[in-house]
Amino acid sequence: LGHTTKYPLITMDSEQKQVLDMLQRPFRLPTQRESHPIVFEVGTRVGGSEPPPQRLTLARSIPRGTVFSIFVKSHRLAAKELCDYFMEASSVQELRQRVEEVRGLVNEKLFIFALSFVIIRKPEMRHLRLPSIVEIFPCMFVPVTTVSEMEQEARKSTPDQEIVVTEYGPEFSSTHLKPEHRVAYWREDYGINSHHWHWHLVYPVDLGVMRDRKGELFFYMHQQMLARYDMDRLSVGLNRVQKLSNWRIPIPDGYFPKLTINNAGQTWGSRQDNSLVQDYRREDFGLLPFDVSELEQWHSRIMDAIHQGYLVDHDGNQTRLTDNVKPPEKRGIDLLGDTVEADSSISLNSLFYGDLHNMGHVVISAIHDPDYAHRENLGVMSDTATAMRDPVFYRWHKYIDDIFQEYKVIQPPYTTEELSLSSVEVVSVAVESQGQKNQLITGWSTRDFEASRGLDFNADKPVMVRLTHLNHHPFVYSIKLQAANSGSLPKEVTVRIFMAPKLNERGVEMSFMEQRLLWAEMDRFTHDLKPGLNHILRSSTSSSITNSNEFTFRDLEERPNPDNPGAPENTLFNFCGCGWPQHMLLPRGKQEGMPFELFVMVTDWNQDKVAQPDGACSCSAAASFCGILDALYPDARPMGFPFDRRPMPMLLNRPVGRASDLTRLSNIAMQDITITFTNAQITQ
Ligand code: CUO
Repeated sequence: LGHTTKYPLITMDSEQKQVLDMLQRPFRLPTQRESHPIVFEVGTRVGGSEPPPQRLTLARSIPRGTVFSIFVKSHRLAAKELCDYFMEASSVQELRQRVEEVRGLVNEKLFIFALSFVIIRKPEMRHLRLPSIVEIFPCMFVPVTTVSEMEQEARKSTPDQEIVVTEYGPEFSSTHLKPEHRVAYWREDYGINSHHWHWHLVYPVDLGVMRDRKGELFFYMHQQMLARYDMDRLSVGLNRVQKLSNWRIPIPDGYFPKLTINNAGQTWGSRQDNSLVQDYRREDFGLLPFDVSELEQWHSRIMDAIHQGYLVDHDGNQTRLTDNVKPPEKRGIDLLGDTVEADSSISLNSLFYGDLHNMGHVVISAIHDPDYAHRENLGVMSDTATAMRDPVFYRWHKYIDDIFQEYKVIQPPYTTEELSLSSVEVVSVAVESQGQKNQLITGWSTRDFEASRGLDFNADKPVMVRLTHLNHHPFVYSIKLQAANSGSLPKEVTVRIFMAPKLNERGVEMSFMEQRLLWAEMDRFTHDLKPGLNHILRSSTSSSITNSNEFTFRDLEERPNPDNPGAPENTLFNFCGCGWPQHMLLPRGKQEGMPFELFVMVTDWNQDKVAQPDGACSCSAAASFCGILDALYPDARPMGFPFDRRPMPMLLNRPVGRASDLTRLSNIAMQDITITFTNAQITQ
């Protein structure tokens, strides 16, 4: 949103490249040459009495080859220790030395998390892009059978073969016997899992990073993922997700991830169908014994706060919960997001409101072995790169979202004044793709990743994995605005585009309130308004929620820099690496065509804009879901506006008003579109 700065071209120097290279093959143990001499050199310079690795007691307490979970407090503190150690390096050379000395000594996932954290934030490194997490940890994205297939293919390969390619998908990890399998393509998509990993990396908890409206974005980004999941569930004939609200009855859907945690073939814990959540009694994560009833207690305290209208801080002071505030006072949703997410320094009172969201992840991921009697690893719900593969993730997050919605529906409804912009009329809205109007097409595509960058196949050639994923033909929004010729015209407007299914599970058009949580943001951008007719053409590939692409190691090494042929081009900030995958911008739709509605709203940018601090960067890619590095969230309206609250009843044709009732306001228009799933290959 807003204006995007063009970044200077900065090439990677050899020290920087060596740091990036250390993201490769995290399971490999360092050679003698790589580790020892540097330890003492750096230790002396830092000024501590011990060599640095001895300082890293928390970071070294997590064994290699085991689960590292940022949902666990002790692991977050370990991550903080290691991130601080890397951040304190005074030059890229010193960073490289520190990274080299630590590599092989600490847990692999922790190491990659901390190194990625530092590459994003260290001034000397932050212009570099991160390679895809799929290439760093292929075993978190493809099952162990595919990994062994890759090993066999690599062994069988002939000397003249240049690369080895193994395919994964489109069958994914279960069978059609289970209805939930119909959306396995969505849950196991490499892009959404990679986005989720990246999002928690850029909005970390307890790592000393203060991000503007973090709690609110925790609510909004996860709510939007649920809306999108539900759109795809409706596409394949499943009902919308049911929240996991009753802990005392078994969870019907099991999950068997078939992924490995390390290169020794150890698997993640799995969950049988109809498992019951149990009190947590494991000792392997430094957590105290923990009862399910504590989750219930925290939930009830948070609900009390919402209904009473205030949270109580550590000193017993009341902090009012309302979204009608002026910055710097925090919105209620922001305070609630921070309080619900985790036991952290930014929770208003973690002793009282607890660690609800994070401990839910932990308790669910320990459901199969809550006391560690079987020495089984935690399940995939414990890791941000894998949690979205499990159907229970959505049930859990629906429960969390329900808390936020409880708060949102008691906020004052939006008034006509807040919603309208009478000097602008949205005359028409359409999408165009492949010469067709308002007809969008989805299908399958594949994407190759170099698995041998992450795992060692003992091969002298690249070993690739070819992943199947949903995709669509790109499209263009064509929006016509009529602006008044009068003097009160805004100079610039914000265009907000949402999409939702038109019909519910029963094939019936939805009321405003039923459809409210299904509206998925598609794009949000600014437009310089001129008097009279404005015709906006906006490509789907420019969406403010998406990230242009996952970068592979090879992309980073081979893309030429025009100013310096032969050098890798790295002109964008890593923050732009966070974002919803472009190939998942559209829901699947149905083979016979599925009706969706587009909702376009235009607001005055002068009221929406946020004064950014001097020198703030404005990489606008995926800003809707990921914010902007070192800058304020670029939209003053509450996230999800205008669907985060109800509109004034008089704006809807009661008793069951629809979103289309809002089109009586000139600055809002809707358009029916159809999404057809072709089950064919889409090549771009
Ligand atoms: Cu992203 Cu629960 O917050 O996974």
